[in-house]
Amino acid sequence: MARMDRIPAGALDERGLEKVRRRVRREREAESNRPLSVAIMGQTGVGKSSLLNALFGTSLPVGDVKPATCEPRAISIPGNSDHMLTFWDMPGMGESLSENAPYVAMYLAKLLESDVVIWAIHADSRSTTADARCLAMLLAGADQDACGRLLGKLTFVLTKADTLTPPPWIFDMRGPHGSFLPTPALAARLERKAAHFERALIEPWGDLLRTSTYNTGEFAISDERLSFDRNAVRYRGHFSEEVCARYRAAHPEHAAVFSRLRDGHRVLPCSALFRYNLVRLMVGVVNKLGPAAVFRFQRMLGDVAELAGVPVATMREYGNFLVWDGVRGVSAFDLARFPL
Ligand SMILES: Nc1nc2c(ncn2[C@@H]2O[C@H](COP(=O)(O)OP(=O)(O)OP(=O)(O)O)[C@@H](O)[C@H]2O)c(=O)[nH]1
Ligand SMILES: [Mg+2]
Repeated sequence: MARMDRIPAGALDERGLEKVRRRVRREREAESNRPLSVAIMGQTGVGKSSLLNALFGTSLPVGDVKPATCEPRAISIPGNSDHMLTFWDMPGMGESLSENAPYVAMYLAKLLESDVVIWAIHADSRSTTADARCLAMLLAGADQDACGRLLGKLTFVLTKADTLTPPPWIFDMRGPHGSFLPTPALAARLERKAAHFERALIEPWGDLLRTSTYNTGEFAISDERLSFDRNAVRYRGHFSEEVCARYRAAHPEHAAVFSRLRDGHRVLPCSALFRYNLVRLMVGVVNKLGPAAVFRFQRMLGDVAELAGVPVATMREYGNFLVWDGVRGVSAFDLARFPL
């Protein structure tokens, strides 16, 4: 924003005004061309690097046994014109985070400078204390405003959703590619898991929370928690499933806006291996980056959408069901031999 307060009163003749206008234009341009950055944080081994590799076809090191990311690594993705979006793969948080001051400082610096932070949690975990403690430690010392701003950057994901079985996943085959979908029972379990982490990690921040989305122009409802302008719709507080349902029932014509506001506080299950919900994750991140980013990174969203399918041959590697007849020493049933 232009610092009008620095201009002495009475000094705004036509030349002065033109100078101010130029400065405002320059500052707006600089703001709209500012490179944006997204960091991915979470406990070690939850699959942060794998998620970025699945999204962007990169080869960030992945560790089967021990931590693989030892320092922040950047992947820069070009937008529609000269705009760049940088994803920062962070080393995993471990026990060391609570003891190691430089490590905490590194996380804090990245949280401050990033526009969005994907906070990754292993889907097959039920413990919330380590993540809640890390979060509280990073936000400690921030005043209420700063705390709200930093919380607004966070997008929570449950990684490795494919590890939750049975029941098995469905493969929705469309020619040589297809996508993995949870069975209804599994989808319900994933939802319960997501709600558990939302209650533990998001809900406790209460009125410090904010969620916002772009306004396509038609939204014009305000109340004590909801506000809007030409560009954005904002909600103060926790936009929970119940709150969302209430607004949707009262204003069904704005269901899409409420659904986007809800996405800001939703914990999203995904899987790098099954490429599950990757497009939804990226749409959520881009929405969180603000209205300008939605235009700037259309192409990137298209690229990610193209990567969303899993080749049938790969699906068969992940999902083969082999029954070995141990008495006769032969395979009794081998799904891989079934023609599709
Ligand atoms: N089943 C399954 N395994 C995964 C998935 N994503 C990652 N993994 C495995 O989880 C292990 C850890 O993955 P990384 O991507 O290195 O995890 P990280 O969070 O980056 O780990 P640090 O760099 O130590 O913080 C590797 O063995 C991966 O193959 C997934 O979606 N499903
Ligand atoms: Mg890593």
